[in-house]
Amino acid sequence: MDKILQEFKVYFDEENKEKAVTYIISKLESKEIDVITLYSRILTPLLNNIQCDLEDRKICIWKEHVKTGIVRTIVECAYPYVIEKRNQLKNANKGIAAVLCPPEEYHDLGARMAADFFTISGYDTVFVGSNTPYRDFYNAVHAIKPSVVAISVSNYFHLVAAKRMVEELKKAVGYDLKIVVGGYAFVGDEENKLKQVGADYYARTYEDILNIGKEGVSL
Ligand code: B12
Repeated sequence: MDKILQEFKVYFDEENKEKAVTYIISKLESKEIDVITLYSRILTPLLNNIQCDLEDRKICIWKEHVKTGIVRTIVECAYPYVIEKRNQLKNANKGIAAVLCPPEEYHDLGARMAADFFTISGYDTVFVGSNTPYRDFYNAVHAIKPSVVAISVSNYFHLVAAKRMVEELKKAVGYDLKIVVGGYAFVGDEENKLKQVGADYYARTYEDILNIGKEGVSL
């Protein structure tokens, strides 16, 4: 795994999309890595630790866009391996999971990877994506009746919008819907932020998602 991380990091830092995507797909195909390890131990830490040199500062955001573009291509190309993993693990079917970000939250790659974790865990997953408007979403929930709504928040300032979403969703829904939150905005003070937002669970990893609904698990 470390060797794959080191080799991939070279292409990622050079922003060489062709080599980065081809390299990772070849590793998935040869089964040297699986999607869960790829997302958790390679793509997530590389994105969350993006550094920008001082000389480079004016183009830092540009570089973040290019790098997230490379990762997004990899994640979309990895979908057949997500399905393969789900079929291999044979987790019990757990109903529908809707995965989204609150209004104004445009960081959606964490949500996108989490959506694949839900799929592997046995959910029929609907990836709603970034910047989800409140009302549209409540209407959709009534129509699709998910067993889980997963809200991803990256920017700390969007925790307020997430809280509103949780409150309104709980009022609007008349069945046992589980609301799970996650994302970088919770990191550091997960328990308190979970309480503030009022959701049922905080989750980060594939294993956390597998544990949703099990007795005694609320963080
Ligand atoms: C890439 C990135 C961007 C990209 C986003 C591309 C995209 N479409 O997603 C771009 C360049 C567009 C961007 C823009 C901005 N960004 Co930005 N961005 C980042 C960066 C570097 C990485 C985020 C990321 O994709 N991580 C990778 C994902 C996979 O990791 P993850 O979210 O942790 O998700 C994993 C788990 O947590 C879990 N998970 C995630 N969500 C959920 C939900 C549930 C329910 C579950 C179960 C699991 C789960 O699954 C994932 C798989 O492992 C972070 C730095 C950081 N440390 O987070 C800053 C960061 C999030 N950005 C930040 C800022 C400020 C901005 C901008 C405001 C910058 C600007 N001035 O324009 C804009 C705002 C955009 C907006 N309105 O939302 C700040 C937020 C600070 C804060 N206040 O909290 C950060 C923290 C950078 C920093 N240190 O200052 N950004």
